[in-house]
Amino acid sequence: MVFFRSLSAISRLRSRAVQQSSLSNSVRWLHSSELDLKSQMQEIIPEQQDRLKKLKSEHGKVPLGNITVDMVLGGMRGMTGLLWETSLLDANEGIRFRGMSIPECQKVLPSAESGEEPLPEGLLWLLLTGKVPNKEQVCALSKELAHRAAVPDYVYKAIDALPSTAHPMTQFASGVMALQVQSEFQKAYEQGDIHKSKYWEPTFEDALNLIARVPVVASYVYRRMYKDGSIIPLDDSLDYGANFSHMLGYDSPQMKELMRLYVTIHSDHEGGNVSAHAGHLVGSALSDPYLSFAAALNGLAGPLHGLANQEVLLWIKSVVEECGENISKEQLKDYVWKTLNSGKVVPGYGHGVLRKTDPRYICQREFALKHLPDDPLFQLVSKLYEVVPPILTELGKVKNPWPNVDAHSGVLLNYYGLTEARYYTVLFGVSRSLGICSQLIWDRALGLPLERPKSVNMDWLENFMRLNR
Ligand code: NMX
Ligand code: MLT
Repeated sequence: MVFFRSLSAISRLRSRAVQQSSLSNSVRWLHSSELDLKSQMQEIIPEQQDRLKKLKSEHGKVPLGNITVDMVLGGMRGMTGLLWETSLLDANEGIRFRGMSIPECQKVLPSAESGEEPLPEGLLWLLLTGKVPNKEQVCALSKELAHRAAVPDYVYKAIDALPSTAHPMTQFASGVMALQVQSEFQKAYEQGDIHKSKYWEPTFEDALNLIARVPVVASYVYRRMYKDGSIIPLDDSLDYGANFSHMLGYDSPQMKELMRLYVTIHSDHEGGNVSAHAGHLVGSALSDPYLSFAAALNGLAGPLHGLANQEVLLWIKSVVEECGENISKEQLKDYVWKTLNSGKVVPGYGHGVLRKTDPRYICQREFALKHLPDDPLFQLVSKLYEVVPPILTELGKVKNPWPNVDAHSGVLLNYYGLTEARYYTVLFGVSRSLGICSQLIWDRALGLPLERPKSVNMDWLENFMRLNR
């Protein structure tokens, strides 16, 4: 009986979500052009196209560095090979979104009435336009995203076709693939009457729809796996981060603040990280944003990339299980060595580019110091910050012994009751839609070509050495 009641509630909520879709594309026309993100982009795209043309014609043949054998064999580390406009990573300073560091974003991006952390919509506006939005612009974008958030019923059915034990990232990526059925880009391309100079427009529609819909799909996966499948509908009076928290089932003001910060800081990390690069690569074949973002999610699901946030909390919990919450630094050192000696990495530490503590770790630490200073798991994370870097340095091969973003996020979520570590990478994925989709719009606006680097085999390398030494 309970089962049937909840099933009919689900279908009611789903059909309500579907009805919303008729509203979605009309919202923009209610705004003045200053409040309308697409009009703002329309204005700036021609000047950026000219900038790119000039770079190509005036400096196209200037070398940017040497490619070494180490780079080819070592995962292209340090090889500059991509254009990525939305953010830039400095090995020592960390990420800058359109030139702005995380503390700067926290200062200048609009926050919620009752909060202090930046609203992700503000960051999205910044990523897309390079300009800091005002409160009204952010509010208009919040509303636009809420109106675009309708998810068709077949998306839920596609997820339901998987066992509820399937990894949350598998369910989430499947949901994103099912969303692709509504791709505006694919429709326009198939109809055959769109000039390539206009590709960015249906890409913009897809990107905004996708960003709006992924929290709904992600929440469905969460509620299906951990909360008996009862859906909490979107509340269009809330901002993007607060709504996501609300749909997951977490309504405390602090959790909403955490979600705003979380989505903002995980959104983008320049173009070479596995998820961004995968999204950009697939998009370069003119695959639409859904196909491209699903590819990105599949890269994010790897333990050396986004899955590390899951691994960190599971590892911390295994420490507590074995040694208790009040573990001494000596015991902690032994545990770290035990992990290393069993041939595993210490999750949450190290980075492919960063060579200092990740500023995304620092701002989460500041959040914890402010809101949960006495939490035992936060104190354990703080102890690890003292214990792990000297050990990784002692190993002699680790290029960056400092913590990355994933070393901290789990204990914050866990504190507010979101304890299911296997789900954490989905939160990262929702957030990454902002950065990857923003750049996909720019990829099409700038007319960037198919990505196709040259590969070689070992014979080729050995011959090259014989001929050139
Ligand atoms: N624990 C143990 N060994 C490590 C660690 C670590 N945290 N970090 C690097 N190493 C090892 C690495 O496995 C490699 O060993 P080997 O030569 O035997 O293969 C050696 O140190 C040199 O690696 P690096 O050049 O320092 O790092 P690389 O750029 O290859 O990899 C990561 C970067 C992030 C994959 C690596 O630091 C790592 O595996 N960290 C733990 C997993 C993690 O936290 N990933 C999340 C990254 C952030 N994100 O969200 O994506
Ligand atoms: C990311 O946020 O994508 C990670 O820190 C990995 C990276 O930048 O390579």
